[in-house]
Amino acid sequence: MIGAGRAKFGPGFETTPAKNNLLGRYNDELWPHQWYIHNSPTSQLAKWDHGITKVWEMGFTGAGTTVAILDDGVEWRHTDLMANYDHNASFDVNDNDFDPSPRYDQKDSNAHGTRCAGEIAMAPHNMKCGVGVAFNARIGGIRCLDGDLSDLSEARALSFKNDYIDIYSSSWGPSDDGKTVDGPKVLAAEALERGTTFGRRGRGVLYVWASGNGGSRGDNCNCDGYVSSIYTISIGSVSESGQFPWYGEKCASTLAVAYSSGAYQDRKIPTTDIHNACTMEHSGTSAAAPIASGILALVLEANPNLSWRDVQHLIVCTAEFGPLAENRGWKRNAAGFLYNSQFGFGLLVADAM
Ligand SMILES: [Ca+2]
Ligand SMILES: [Ca+2]
Ligand SMILES: [Ca+2]
Repeated sequence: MIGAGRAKFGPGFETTPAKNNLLGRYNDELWPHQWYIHNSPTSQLAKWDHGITKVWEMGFTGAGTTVAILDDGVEWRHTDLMANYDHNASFDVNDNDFDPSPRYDQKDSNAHGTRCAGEIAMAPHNMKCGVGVAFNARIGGIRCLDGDLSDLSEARALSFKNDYIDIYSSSWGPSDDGKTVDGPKVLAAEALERGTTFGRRGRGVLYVWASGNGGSRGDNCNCDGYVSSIYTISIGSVSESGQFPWYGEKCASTLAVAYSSGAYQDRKIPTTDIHNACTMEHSGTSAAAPIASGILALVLEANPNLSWRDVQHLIVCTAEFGPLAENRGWKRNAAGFLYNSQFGFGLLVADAM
């Protein structure tokens, strides 16, 4: 089996609500805990968030953009996802049908995709779970991780409806064991190239990829051919306190980071969970990449003509060094941009993009 054993990314701690005047905006139970959206300007712990509320205030909420979650399924009947779920952006590669609902086993181990989907597309102000980063985007599920992946099935997932889906969000890859060097094979590599070349009516689809959680095992995302592909937007994570997390992997291809779990008191990411539940426990780079996908849905609503290359340039030009400045390893490249193999060019800032 070529490409077998693709692993979902995902480790994880405790939470306390932030305090500021945005908290009264929505009645969703997890909204007060969505610190990465409303940390600034009054929270004591962190002065930064992703600038998402500023973009909402500009009138962009992801409308007209379509994001697909490539994962272990999406519980689209979840009452915080159903309104934004798009049957036409969904497929089940594992069972070869059009219903990407997760398989419910005794361990409930297939909650990963539903958690990623919620970060982007939770409905606002419905007293259920939280508020998605791009809460008017359409969300699809491409179920492909429940079972061994072949090169063919990866290619089918990555090339599914390249003219309909704008953003493909992937929080998985080769095993994060510090020993595996692996990446897309012939068909998946071609799917990535074709998607960026011909998809989105020639502007190129966006393949957002989590950089991986193998840091504590010595894993390096340079050895992950999905993350290091020029066709993917590789996203790492930074903790609430602005630190490189214990699970983070360094590599040259990391373009930017989004907030996710860290250590000790650092909070994790609230989102939808299977069985129509909510969770505050989504974590790792698995939770960072969907935040990036949601932010990019806002960006594409603001300017649908951006090519996949434009988007990479925009990230480089707008990512923020400031909240990560206390970390070592920053260097200035020949073009004058600060970069760091832990954080790429910095923290994604939606309003600047
Ligand atoms: Ca199915
Ligand atoms: Ca909600
Ligand atoms: Ca890895």
